[in-house]
Amino acid sequence: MPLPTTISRLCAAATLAALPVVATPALAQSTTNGVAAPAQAQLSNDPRMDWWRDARFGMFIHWGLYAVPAGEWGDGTGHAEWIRTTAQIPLDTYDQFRGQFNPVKFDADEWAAMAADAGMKYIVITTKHHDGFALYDSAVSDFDVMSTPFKRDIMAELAEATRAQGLEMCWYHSIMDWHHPDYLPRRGWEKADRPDGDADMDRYVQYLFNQVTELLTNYGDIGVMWFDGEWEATWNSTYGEALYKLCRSLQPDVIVNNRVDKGRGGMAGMSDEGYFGDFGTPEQTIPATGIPGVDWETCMTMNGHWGYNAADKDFKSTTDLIQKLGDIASKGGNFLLNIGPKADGTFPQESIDRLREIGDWMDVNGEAIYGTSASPFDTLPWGRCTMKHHGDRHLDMTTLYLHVFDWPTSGVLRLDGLGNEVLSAKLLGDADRSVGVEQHNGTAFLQVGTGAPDPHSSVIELSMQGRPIVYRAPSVNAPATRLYDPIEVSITSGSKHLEARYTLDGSEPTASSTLARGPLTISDSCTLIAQTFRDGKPVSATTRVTFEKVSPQPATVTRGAHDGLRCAVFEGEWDALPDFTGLTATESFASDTVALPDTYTKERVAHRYTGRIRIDHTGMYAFALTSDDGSALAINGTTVVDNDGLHGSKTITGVAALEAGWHTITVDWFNKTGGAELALRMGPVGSEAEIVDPGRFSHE
Ligand code: H79
Repeated sequence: MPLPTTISRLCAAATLAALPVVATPALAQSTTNGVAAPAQAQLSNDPRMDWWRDARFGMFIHWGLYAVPAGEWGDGTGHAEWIRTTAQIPLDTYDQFRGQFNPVKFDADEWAAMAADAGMKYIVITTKHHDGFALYDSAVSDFDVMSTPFKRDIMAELAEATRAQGLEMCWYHSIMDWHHPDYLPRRGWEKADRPDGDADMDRYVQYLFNQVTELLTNYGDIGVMWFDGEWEATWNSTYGEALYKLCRSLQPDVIVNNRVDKGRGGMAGMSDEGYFGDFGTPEQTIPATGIPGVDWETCMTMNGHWGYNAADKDFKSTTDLIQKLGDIASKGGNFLLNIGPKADGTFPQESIDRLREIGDWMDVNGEAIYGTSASPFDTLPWGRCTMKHHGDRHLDMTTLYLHVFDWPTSGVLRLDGLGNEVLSAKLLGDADRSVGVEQHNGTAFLQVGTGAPDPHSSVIELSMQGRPIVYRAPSVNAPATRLYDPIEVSITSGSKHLEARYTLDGSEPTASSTLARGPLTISDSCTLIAQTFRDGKPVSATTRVTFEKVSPQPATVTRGAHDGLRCAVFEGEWDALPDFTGLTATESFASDTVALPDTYTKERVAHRYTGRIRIDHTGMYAFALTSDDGSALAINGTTVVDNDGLHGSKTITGVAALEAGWHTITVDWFNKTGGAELALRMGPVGSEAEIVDPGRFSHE
């Protein structure tokens, strides 16, 4: 793992099914088979969440002493809000940034206006980040803004300005604290300077609670308490529950994120059942599908850093940000987009420009974002969909907003699988441009004209009676799409009670195509096309999967003279697998298999395992490689699994067709810092992959 951590995460799955291919995602809300059915799981009925669910879009602000060095320390320019730890700055050196923190250009009204003009409905700002520095006047700490030349309570000013714009003020507050003497653990590198002494975590938690009490007492109504840094082993669920309850007792309506407790599953951000926290917090990532019944918010940087980094000019484009907002809303989530202000109190110009352009788009298209719920469709080839259902005793209507990212060159946009009659269609922002509609067998053809009206994302509004009726394409489940021996494939109708029909010759399914019933066997290259039928008519989009029959790689080597693999060890600090050619190994030994001892703690290290692997029967094999940090597997010199990069425990599976006999194998692995893990599993495609038996390896 890239960052120091005391969490040890064991590989969760003992065995892994080999590379399932599911061609249609299985999650969508309000999806029915022609009869309106309730969504599988409903969001809670808690009115406390209403404003937040309607808002969909907020501003994150990371600001603190770290804006002073602006990401630069010594030769490094890649630091940001983690600089105290990533540059290993001693505490008293870091404290000196206080003397330079004087953001004379800070204007709370300007910040709040930029958020409001961008269409954001709330602002979450770092009241204290991991460095422990408070941006407000804290009576329980001297390490706060009142100890800087600026001496103004930034949070008080921003809270007032934010509310004046009609936005909700929300606080980020770090649980992890690298400054408070009672917080444990110390960073590994600072132990000599800052021994644990009589540090007492309970006393730190009291301090944390005191600061949270200040923040929820002295600044009016707070929308969200956004905690972070909960992953350290010193934080536990008992503290988490108490902190959640403290927030709600001080402000019953406050919303608290899931990082208050220990339930978060890594950067994907969702919590397991039974943990405190009102919403999930995917970080720098957007879930592949919505999750019915779950509130969540993706937080993301505009460039590659949260705190201000003067060297980082790699900003996401406005188009990308607007499409991400549409993507997130189409999955029922919120988008919390980050700004890292400079030490003088202004926003980076690149951020200002993007906020303004997003605001222009929101002026026209905001109704396709605010108050919407997740798309009833699985995926749409040209963009995303959000919806509003207006239902009461007098009125039962649905509005679909089609966010078109890829405008059709033909001028006709195709929407497959819609069962409702479209009553009206129009383009947001251009009432004069008419949109004609033709519907045929579950497909709506929308005459939208040529030339995208909006360069980022154009929105078409469709209205219809009742809840949306969506005919989903069948899902195809196959162990792999490359085969040697015949494989079994199953096709499941997209909607209960409706039939799926398919072809294998590349033609479009018709009412006389084969009905999908039970698994079918694929033994040669082909393209499978499946579609959902109702009353003899195709009503859904098609699902297409191409299968390729491959010839196995010949076994060109023989058994090596020695058992096991040769493992060469290299030392160095890498963010990805190094180029091993030209590196000198510090040691080398015979290893039974591809694995690390349970007690392995070495950091800044890489391993290269080389040798041969025995295959007993010619066929297609799946290889699952689990590692923390990155790894890769090559067989006969060809990459089969690429699991590279800085990450926690992660498994990636690849397949290879191999002849019986001996093949060359290379497994590369590295660990920068933190947890270390490596395991290789294999099995014939379609069966369980298991830890590779040491007897299968040899080397020269
Ligand atoms: O404030 C910003 C970052 O400074 C902070 N969160 C955002 C909003 C942040 N701190 N650390 N990280 C982000 C990345 C940390 C990742 C990990 Fe983990 C912590 C890897 C291992 C421990 C996440 C939590 C994955 C497993 C547990």
